[in-house]
Amino acid sequence: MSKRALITGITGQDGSYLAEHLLDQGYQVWGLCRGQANPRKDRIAKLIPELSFVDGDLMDQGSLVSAVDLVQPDEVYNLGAISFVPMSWQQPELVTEVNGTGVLRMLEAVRMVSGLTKSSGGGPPRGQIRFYQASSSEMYGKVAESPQRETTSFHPRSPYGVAKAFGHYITQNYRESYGMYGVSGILFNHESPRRGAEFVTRKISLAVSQIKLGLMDKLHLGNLDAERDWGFAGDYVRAMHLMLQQEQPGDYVVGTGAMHRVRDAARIAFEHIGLDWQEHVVVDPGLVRPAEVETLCADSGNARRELGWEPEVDFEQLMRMMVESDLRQASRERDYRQLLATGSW
Ligand code: NAP
Ligand code: G4F
Repeated sequence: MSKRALITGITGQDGSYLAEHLLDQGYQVWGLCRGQANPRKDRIAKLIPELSFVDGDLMDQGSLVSAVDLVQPDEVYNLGAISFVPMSWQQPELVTEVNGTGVLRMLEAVRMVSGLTKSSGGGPPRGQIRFYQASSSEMYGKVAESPQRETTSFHPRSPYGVAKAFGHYITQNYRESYGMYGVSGILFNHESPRRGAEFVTRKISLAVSQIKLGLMDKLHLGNLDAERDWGFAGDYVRAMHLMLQQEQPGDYVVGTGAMHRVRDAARIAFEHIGLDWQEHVVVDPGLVRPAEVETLCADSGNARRELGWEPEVDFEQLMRMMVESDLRQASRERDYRQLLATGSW
């Protein structure tokens, strides 16, 4: 019989790639969706027609118990979160509720439906449901060492990072307290043409496509010197799945090991359309964060050795892929507008 997976955050970037990957592996996949008439649900339902949906919200314990009970999943992937870091200074309590306490609620739902009570200690993992938590390199914050690995201590620099650290530790605690098969993937930044427009790589690729078509001229960015280890989301969802297929549960760092600055992302994207980024990028101090994570770089040695995971797309390929995708979309929209304006169907 095929395995069943429940994904929270199904309408997000990673949810869509993970769902496609699991469907390819022969899974039945349910996405947890919140809200009344969520427009992002319609979009993902069109993109992946094989998906099933179940209602639920990480703010609502009862809805999560009902969802897990209804789906009876073999694997739960908890990807749901408010994932834009600056939002966590604007609404710290909400972000803590969703990204921190929301993890606890999801773990409780899994524990209750699995009938798990306290662990007698040691032994193989118990319960039928395996749980994946979307932890983040943002937990490393002001980094204690470079590159960062599973044993590097956390020093989060945003309410987002603090909430993610809670989610990380509570997942570890349910593993130790109840013997649950619960793991966290400490994923470094990963991007794609499906990335939200608020994140810097997509902000750049969207702007570049608009500039190419003469629809805008200047792109406003914040800290150009921030360094990130950027990879392709399609590669990273393979690591999530692999983590739940191991005999023993464990946490893994996932990243490429290559670091680039924000200014490199801009340079590559503008070069791809034959323009000089310095003529179009404007630094806006208002976009600089109250406490910045200056540098992040992954040591994914454990994931490579133990999971057999390797990324396939490098940073240059990633930026070019995103620019190409946004250019295609922007050109289609421009052509459509021209057709409407001229009436020449
Ligand atoms: P994303 O595109 O922003 O998607 C976030 C998802 O969370 C959306 O589907 C959103 O659903 C859902 N969500 C928000 N609030 C919710 C709530 N109260 N209850 C249930 N679902 C809720 O994020 P992503 O890039 O796919 O990232 C997936 C996960 O990995 C997140 O937990 C993120 O923090 C973490 N992460 C991401 C990266 C990265 O570089 N992408 C790196 C490390 C960790 P709606 O449509 O209803 O808003
Ligand atoms: O693209 P970003 O907004 O991603 P950030 O803050 O690193 O967070 C992403 O990765 C985390 C993993 O490390 C995830 F947990 C999180 O959910 C999210 O997916 O910003 C990247 C860097 C930052 O240093 C920021 O200050 O780019 C810098 N930056 C410079 N100008 C900008 C801008 N970021 C944004 N969003 N917009 C700018 O104009």
